[in-house]
Amino acid sequence: MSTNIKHRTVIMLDPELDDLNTIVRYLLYSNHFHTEGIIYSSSRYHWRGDGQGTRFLGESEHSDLGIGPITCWRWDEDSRFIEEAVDIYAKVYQNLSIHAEGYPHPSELRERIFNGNIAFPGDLSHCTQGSEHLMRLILDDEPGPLYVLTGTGQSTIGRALKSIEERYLHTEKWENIYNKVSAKVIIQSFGDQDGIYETYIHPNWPNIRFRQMATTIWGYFARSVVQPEDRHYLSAAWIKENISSVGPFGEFYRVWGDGKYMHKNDITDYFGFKYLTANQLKALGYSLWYKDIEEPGSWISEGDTSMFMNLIDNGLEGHVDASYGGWGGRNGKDIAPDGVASKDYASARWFGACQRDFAARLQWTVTPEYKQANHHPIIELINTESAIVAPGQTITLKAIARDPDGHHLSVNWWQYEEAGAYPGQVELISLDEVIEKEATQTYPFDVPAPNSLNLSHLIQDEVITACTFNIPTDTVKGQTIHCIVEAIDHCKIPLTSYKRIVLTVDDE
Ligand SMILES: [Ca+2]
Ligand SMILES: [Ca+2]
Repeated sequence: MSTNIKHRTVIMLDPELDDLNTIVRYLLYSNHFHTEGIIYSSSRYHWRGDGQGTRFLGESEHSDLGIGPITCWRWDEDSRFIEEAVDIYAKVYQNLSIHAEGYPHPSELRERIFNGNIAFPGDLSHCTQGSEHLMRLILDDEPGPLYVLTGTGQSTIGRALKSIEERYLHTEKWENIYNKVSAKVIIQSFGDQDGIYETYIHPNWPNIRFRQMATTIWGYFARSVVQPEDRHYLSAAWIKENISSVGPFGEFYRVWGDGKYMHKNDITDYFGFKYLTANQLKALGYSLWYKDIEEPGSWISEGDTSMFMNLIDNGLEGHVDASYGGWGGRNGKDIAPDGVASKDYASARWFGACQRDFAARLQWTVTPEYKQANHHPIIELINTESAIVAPGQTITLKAIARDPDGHHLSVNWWQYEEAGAYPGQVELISLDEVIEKEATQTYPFDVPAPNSLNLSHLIQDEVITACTFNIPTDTVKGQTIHCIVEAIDHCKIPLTSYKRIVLTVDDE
């Protein structure tokens, strides 16, 4: 997997047990990001209080449960799960660096951990280390977007923007600053967990791009949307073999019945218990908001993971636009194999590939020899990543696929129908394996039964794979067709790499 594109990121978390799982996965992909900040922030589910015993009179999860006013909610003073995760990263950094380039030195990450606005939910009244750091990043002159990823509330972001407003609003610099900030900041958020986007950010900074990244597949309710063929990736057996038994990150990762908890006396967190029934948990005072008791060792949640998954440089280019889609889902509905269109399928369709990728990276953390672990197939496009096509035209797209470990590859070509503006299916009319790189001669491959959505073949060495698409005659100027080529290696934990080619229709 190449890491040509490294997006600048600031990631914000609260001490929910699934944020702990999210930061584990994020750190395993930290070679794909320029991580500029990892910031604790409050939400309506977690806030630390001001340390002075002030009772919070507003609403949050506690008031939903009929509790309060209280001085803090589900946030212990000594909560340091981000630092703990980075300490583990430091232990496995050498191994990770053997398997992929670009992992940041642990000290770089450590020095970028800050407390943001954590005292109360949705509280913009005070500047914090986190909000000041974010403000500096927003105002700096580094090129490109700054992705502000939040799996918690948005008060730290709101405070940073408010500080910029207070400093520049009535100055001659305001117009430039306002335009710069609006063009630079992209917020990718799981929900709006304290209402600050709605009440402050959007009204005052309407041109800042906001991408809603809430999904079900990454959360506590993943079992309700997982595809049947991926269900085992949530099971105790698979998680134990591939995740929780693999090195210090695996041990840190939260699973059902692991005996751990994030906060003392948290009545909503009973996931660490095993062999207790719902009634027994209720008798202990727990609020059972998740309906079932799952198998010990199985998946709990990684609720906020979707906020960064489209920034991973896996070839899907999901960051380009919220309509593109990728491992973090898509701002739109995808059509599942049962014919039902849903936003859930737009994220769940990738889950198997994501879990296998996670498992392979965890293997990297415990494997000091490059040859002892699996690595991603490499796909290079021979055509450009975009092309202009005309109605009725046939176009052959080509890519070189190979595997750094010498694995055989299954190469699939398909149309990501929902991501394109053309509302129909494009016929894939042939698939070739081109032995000579110069493409002087082509050898027809044993093409599976024609299927307008997917053609695939098995390749055994570095070859050109070429797929011919028949552009429908009813396409019109400006419509787009998204073509995906993916390569999956043949080994115990297969890895998938992609490239996307966007065809744009012109009328001639
Ligand atoms: Ca969270
Ligand atoms: Ca491989």
